[in-house]
Amino acid sequence: MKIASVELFVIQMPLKSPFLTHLSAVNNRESIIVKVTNKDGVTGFGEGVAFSSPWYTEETVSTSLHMLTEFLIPILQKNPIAHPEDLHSLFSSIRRNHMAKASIETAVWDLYAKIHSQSLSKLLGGTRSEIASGVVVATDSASKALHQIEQYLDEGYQRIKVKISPNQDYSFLSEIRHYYPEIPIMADANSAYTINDIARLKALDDFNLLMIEQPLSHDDILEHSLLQKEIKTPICLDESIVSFDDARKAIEFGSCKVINIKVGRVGGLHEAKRIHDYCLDKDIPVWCGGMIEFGISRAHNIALASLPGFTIPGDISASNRFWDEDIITPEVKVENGFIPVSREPGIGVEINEKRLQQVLLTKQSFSF
Ligand code: OSB
Ligand code: MG
Repeated sequence: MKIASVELFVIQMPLKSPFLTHLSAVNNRESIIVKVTNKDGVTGFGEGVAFSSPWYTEETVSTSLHMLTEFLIPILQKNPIAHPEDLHSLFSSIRRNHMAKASIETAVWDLYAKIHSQSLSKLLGGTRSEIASGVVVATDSASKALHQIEQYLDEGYQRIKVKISPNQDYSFLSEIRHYYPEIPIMADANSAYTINDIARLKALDDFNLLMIEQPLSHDDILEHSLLQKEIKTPICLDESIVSFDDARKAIEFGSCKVINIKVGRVGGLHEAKRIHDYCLDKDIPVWCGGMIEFGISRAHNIALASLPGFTIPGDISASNRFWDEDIITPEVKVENGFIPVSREPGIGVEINEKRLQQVLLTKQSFSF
């Protein structure tokens, strides 16, 4: 797989409406689109999912660019690879920086799949022809949340996730449950609580939530295991799981009953698949998380979520959940609550060049 060039496109697009968590408000999404081209002119695309500031993980768009230009692209320049999995050991000399690594690793997977005229889904071992779609409501009042839930249920989404924090939990969820007693609903706390909040979190057992995502610290595994013993609602870990070993330890300790897999957070598709395979073996359901991403990352997520262990609808929504117009064609659409899995080579979508140019901030090219 002789790579001839890597191009980095930094883009920025406003969200249709602000995405609010107790940690941050996202109004504008800045991202890095990575394009790799081989010597025959075949291209592969990846997307860096770090945010402009380090509120979700320690990475940012700027740190990702630094890692890509100073370390990761030079490694690729010096070391010919035969398979995308080769990047795992090559990049292991660089600590962490998982989103930067994943941005280029995913592009190489797309390229490899296209060279072999195979869909990325098939290459990864996907078994589904469509995936169930869920959506996130991230707003600051019950009335706005109810309004959005109504709209998303109309659009067919199969599972609703709401953001909670100590300022917005019991009465917020009771209001939602009052209007929607039966719908599949879950809550994501993005680490808003501590182990001293056990009583408060136990009270949320009243709402028959599918799960509670990341209630405690972003880097904790131990205290989640203590909390899970005290509450009925299954705990799902997001921020705490940045590697296969984290997933293995969390499952061994009983820190969670579900895992949210995000390709960027764990450093690429190879690590994501390892976590999936382990969870499948241990009967731990997984679902694919979201990062308010553009269509390239969405397409990678759809391929990943076609694997057999992804039994719960994830945060993979339509392009129009966040964007007036996405940077891919065709855009991701949800029909009757499902998104079809592409059978075309690679991720199965093309770049919408016109839209890319409209939202482009900077471009850098590296020839090998
Ligand atoms: O915690 O899952 C999260 C978005 C940005 C950062 C963290 C999270 C999220 C989401 C998913 O909740 C949003 C989406 O649908 O892309
Ligand atoms: Mg989360």
